[in-house]
Amino acid sequence: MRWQSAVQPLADGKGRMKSKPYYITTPIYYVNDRPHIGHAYTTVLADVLARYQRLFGRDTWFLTGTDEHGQKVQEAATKLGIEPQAHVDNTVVRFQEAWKRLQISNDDFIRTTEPRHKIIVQEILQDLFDRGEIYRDEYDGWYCVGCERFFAEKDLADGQCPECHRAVQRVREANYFFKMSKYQDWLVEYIQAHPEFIQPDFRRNETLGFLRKPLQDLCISRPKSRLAWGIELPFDKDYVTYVWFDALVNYISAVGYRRDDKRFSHWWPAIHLIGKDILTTHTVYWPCMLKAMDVPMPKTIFAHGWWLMGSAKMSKSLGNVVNPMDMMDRYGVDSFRYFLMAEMTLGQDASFTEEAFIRRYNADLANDLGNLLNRVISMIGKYCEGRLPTPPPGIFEKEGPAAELFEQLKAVATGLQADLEHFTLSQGITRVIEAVRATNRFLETQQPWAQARATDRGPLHATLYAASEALRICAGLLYPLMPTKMTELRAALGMENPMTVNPEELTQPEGLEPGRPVAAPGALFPRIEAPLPEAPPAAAPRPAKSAPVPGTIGHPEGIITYDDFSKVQLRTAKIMSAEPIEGAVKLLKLNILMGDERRQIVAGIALYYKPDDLIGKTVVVVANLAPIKLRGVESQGMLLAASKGERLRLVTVDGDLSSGAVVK
Ligand code: ME8
Repeated sequence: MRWQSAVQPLADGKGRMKSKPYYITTPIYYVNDRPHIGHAYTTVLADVLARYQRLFGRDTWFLTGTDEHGQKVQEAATKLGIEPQAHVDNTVVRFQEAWKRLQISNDDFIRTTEPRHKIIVQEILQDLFDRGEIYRDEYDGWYCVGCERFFAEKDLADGQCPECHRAVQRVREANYFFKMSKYQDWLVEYIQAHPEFIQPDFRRNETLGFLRKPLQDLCISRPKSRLAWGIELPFDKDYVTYVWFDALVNYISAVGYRRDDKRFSHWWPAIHLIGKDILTTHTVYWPCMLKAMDVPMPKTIFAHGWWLMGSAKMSKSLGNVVNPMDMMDRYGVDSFRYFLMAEMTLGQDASFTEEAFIRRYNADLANDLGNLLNRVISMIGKYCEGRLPTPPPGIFEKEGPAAELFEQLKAVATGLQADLEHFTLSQGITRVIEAVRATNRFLETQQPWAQARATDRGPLHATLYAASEALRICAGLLYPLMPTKMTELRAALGMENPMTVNPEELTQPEGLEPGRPVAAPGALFPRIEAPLPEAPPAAAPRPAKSAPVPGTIGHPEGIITYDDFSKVQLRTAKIMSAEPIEGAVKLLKLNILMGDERRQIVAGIALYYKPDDLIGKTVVVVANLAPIKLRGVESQGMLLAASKGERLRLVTVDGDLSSGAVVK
């Protein structure tokens, strides 16, 4: 069977089938920010979709980048006392490094401060100005610095920004305007006639709802007297370009617009992945801009949902922004990528909790996939001397359990491809995991351990070879999500080129070479036994910054087992006295009573507690920590404390409990 629906095969004129190129973009992120789980999500999603298309043999281009102009950048640079360019050069690295760590396979990274982008923005502006699409007028209205957008009085929400609900500023000044209003009727018709243009459906309806009100012309300039950090208007050097008019152009400036027509028409139109926060700019401003430039519309603008922290919005002010680096450090890159893709139904919001992560990891990766690999490899080790058995001829063609299993796998591969076209990625992932479960069931019904007792080795070899084949195909299908782990899995099955997955091998049997040695059993996805508590901030400073906990053998980096955790003895203790330490502003010397044992502890809490306020408190102490000297004073243990931002609070017990109690 060949791939059908998704690749949209086209004849190339010589009778061969050729797929249409695939160009996918992420929003370009504000360079000022630190990459968080939201940015990581869109970028991993684009990466996974791009990797799937490449895997299926489609010519693919994947663009991401950073949005580097605007008021917020200028303000941040002024605060730091450096030039805005120096500031963005410093901060862009955070994104570039995060994407490298996350194994993002972007083909290009565009920065809006690059000359290749700025010149195109200026040429577009000049052209639109010359053709009367841009005019000068007096502006009087409200401006949100956070969103970098103007709002009419009627659009404000209780006097605040309707998008982010922050305070807005009154602005009155001469500016340049793009005649966006004239495209309103055309845009409504276009959206209605092209159901694939804005997805999911409910976002299309949201845009159509927005377009029921009269569309205003778009203010596309900022006077330099107020904001100098931007692309200068080519027809008025006292102004810079409005940051959104500049940023959206990245999608075409990066692929040769106005410079290389062949290249541009090869890739354009794009699929834009965005979060639901930037729907209006992408589904209203951008299409009108393109229409005025006479450029074809993007193929699809897909707005995904929001990652919530539990049930709350993620925000800096709530202090609940998840740093993707922390998650990768704890659980490994591949499982983090897998979780992001499998847990969010594309388009809907999803809740991010560590418990949800552990639940999904254990269910899909440890119990189903990891366990299947381990079973198969162990049995090949036990019954076939560690080498892939040669199956009896024709087991995948003749009716029988192996052929049946293989039919299911083929259906999964085809279904997954359709899911990619329809943006139902999590459904596609579920199909693969279902196939893994079906293979586990296949082993249960075939009972290779019983087959191994028969003199005829045929049925045993058929079972183990078919299960290995199922693993090969499932690992190939999951490769775009977990490139490293799936390479390891395929290598464990003795594949010579485990990193090269080609589309044919995913629908054809006998991709594994009998006789090749398989790896020794080991845990690819070791079970995570218990949710990890948030890493507690040490109240007593450590002698030096501790090195990251090395991964336990067989566990993702940073994961510890119950046994590891049970080595730590936590006990309650009562603080009997507390006093400052000369020359150490942050430290206090405490005398504690733990049961009937007295100890001295040095704790880094002087900035948060006065000595007198501590006396009599029951605290939690790490009791079996080797003593160390801090500023020459011996510390025999460590207090637990919780800290967030500027605040630090000691961990205490809820209610009366005598000192020396074991904390577990
Ligand atoms: O808006 N859940 O940049 P930005 C899921 N520079 N995705 C989230 C998220 C969350 N909680 N928070 C953010 C800008 N995102 C402009 C874009 S494009 C021409 C200019 C993701 O740094 C999501 O993709 O604020 C969202 O659209 C994007 O980050 C916004 O990134």
